[in-house]
Amino acid sequence: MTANEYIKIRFGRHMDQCTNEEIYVGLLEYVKDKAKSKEIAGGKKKLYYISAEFLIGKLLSNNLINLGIYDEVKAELEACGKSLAEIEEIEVEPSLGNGGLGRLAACFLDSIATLGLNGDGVGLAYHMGLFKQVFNNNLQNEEPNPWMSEHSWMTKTERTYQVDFGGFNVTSRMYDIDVTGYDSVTTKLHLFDVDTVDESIIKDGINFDKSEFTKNLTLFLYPDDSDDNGRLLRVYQQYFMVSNAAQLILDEAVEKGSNLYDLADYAVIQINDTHPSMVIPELIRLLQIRGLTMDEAIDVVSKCTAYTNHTILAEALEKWPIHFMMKAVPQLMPIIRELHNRIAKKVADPDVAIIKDGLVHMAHMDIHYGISINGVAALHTEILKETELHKFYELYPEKFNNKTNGITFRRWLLYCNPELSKLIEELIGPGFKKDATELKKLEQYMNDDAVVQRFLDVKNTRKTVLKNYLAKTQGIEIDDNSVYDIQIKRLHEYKRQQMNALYVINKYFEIKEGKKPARPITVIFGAKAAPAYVIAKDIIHLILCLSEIIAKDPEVSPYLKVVMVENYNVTLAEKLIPACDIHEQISLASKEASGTSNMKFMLNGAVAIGTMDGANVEMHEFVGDDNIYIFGEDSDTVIKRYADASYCSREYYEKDANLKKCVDFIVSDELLAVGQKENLERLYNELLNKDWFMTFPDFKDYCQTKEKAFADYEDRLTWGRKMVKNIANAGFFSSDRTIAQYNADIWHL
Ligand code: GL7
Repeated sequence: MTANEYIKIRFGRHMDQCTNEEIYVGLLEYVKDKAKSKEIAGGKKKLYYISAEFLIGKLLSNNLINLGIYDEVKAELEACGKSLAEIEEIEVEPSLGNGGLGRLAACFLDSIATLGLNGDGVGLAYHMGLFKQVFNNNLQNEEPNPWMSEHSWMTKTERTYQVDFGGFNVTSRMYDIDVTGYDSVTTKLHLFDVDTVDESIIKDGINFDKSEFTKNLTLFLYPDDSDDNGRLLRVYQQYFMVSNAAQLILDEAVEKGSNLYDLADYAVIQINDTHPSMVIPELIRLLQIRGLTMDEAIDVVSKCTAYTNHTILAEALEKWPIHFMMKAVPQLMPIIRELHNRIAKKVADPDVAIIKDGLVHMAHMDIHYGISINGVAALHTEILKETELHKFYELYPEKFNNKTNGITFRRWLLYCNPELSKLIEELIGPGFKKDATELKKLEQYMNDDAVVQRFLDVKNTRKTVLKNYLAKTQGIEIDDNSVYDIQIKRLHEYKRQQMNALYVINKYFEIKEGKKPARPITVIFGAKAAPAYVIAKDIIHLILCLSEIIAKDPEVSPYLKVVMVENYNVTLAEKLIPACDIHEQISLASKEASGTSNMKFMLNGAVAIGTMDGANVEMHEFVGDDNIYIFGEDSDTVIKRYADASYCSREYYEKDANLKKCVDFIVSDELLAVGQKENLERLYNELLNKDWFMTFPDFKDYCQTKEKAFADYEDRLTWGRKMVKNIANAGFFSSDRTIAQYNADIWHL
């Protein structure tokens, strides 16, 4: 049945007589039907990818592409005078993630289904998502981001569980979202929720009564944890997620014939960061209820779980105070104590203990009682082994492994950049869609000027698409003849958006002094700051203030424009990435575990300016010095600086007059005229007295490297060759490769 026929039956009218809303609903149901027909019966062993975040993005086009009916449906719509792009606008993007970790989980689900593996995602259905970012007076404000509606990709299931907390219990319900593989099978993302959640308790932005746990349990992802009730709520959420997951896992295993002693033949659990770590004691608890002894239960569970570490930032390695655990999940504490005691008997070193100083170290539990621990890029895994988790590495060298992150090429090439896909297909055939390494064949065209010019033409087309999109959706005007320099990622000091802002100030002064760039520069930022992360919000404030000053300055504005897009999300990324010329991957070396936007940009023919950090290191290996702009201190130097506590930002400030001038501008009259004194002064003092992520030592090299990139950009054909080299070498960063490695080394499905 065609979409048209389906809609005719559904609404009793031909497509051209339907509203866009009706067509959207019709397509949603049509796609769900098609996806259902591709569900697999399921092999014996199943992967459960448990994650607090799944940043899935809009699904209509993604599903049409993966089901192989995109062109056909688009044509049907066009024949009725309808536009798929307009219908897509009706879909609300679920904000079920915060950044790369959540988007990675979504890319992984796509690859799991595409490779035909038996694996589902398990997470929570947060009613209001993370939050919606709104700018007022050059400041970030947060609002709820509702996305569930009567007609959505979520399907209510009959599966419900009871989840007991200290002092109360709730009844959960499972909702399913189909995950369509590309020309392959359909798997599931299971999102759990409770009926008692009450959206009306949200007041004044994203505030709500944090003590009403049955009403607030699944309201938001990462609720503010600056007070005790907020922290407790996070524990409740995590336990709610894993208790549901554990009950589901055991039920499905038993349904398939498991006697529970052989659970590892039926289930493997990937613990995505430490948020789902309580699945270990919870499974042990449930197995005991179902008749296993403690010894047996621990033995069984220890064969089933694997842990992925996504960061070396200490604050992200969760440690929960025992008194929280006693209050929220008292039933788990005896088990956690037992797990702790068994390790303590074998290894006296308190650094590897599960319980230490009244805190439960979630990652330690994952490593001791799991089959695998992996980092997410080669450098990151090395740093884990050598420094952060060195003592664990000595205990269990065989458990440590690397799985360099990847991205799905369906969303990040076929869907978001159809012009580039088409050109690639014309040059090397369609094979790259299933086997990303075939992109390598593009290298044969690097010296063919006519072909290189076509890549440049595609880029120009996408730059105009972005220009029109920003004008329409955000009221922002940009010049598509300028060079687009883009930094999009969570706002965090280690990612160093503040260094990019200092560069903008530097450029502003240069232009004022008469040194005009060869071509106008558009610096684009997109980032949400965690609501309680004060300095991150100050950095947003600085960027928005700079944007305003520069736009109002007739001397500077013809040459420089600063844009901060509002509410950066997957939908915006899909427009920004194909249009980008230069992408900023400027984290302090050793701090960015991997990065994944770097891979998306590379695939879309943008050239990176970056430090030797995360997956940049591997990108550099693939493309060589001439096709990526590397600058700054390396991770060894940085790690040493931290170790000997020798860094003093003020020394750099005093020594370098240019740097001083740029930093001082943060609290200049010009900026204070459009910004808030408190915020700007706080940021200024932070940089001057701390600069924990060492922007000053890298600043000069950063500016010079950027100048070099802008100069090279003017030799268009040479630049075009850099673009082709990047695209041709992006194949390794397909999440199909990453998932195949997880399966071969850890899951064995
Ligand atoms: C992150 C890392 O910061 C990022 O470098 C990595 O690419 C991503 C996926 O592995 O995981 N860790 C983390 O806590 N978030 C990330 O994006 C939010």
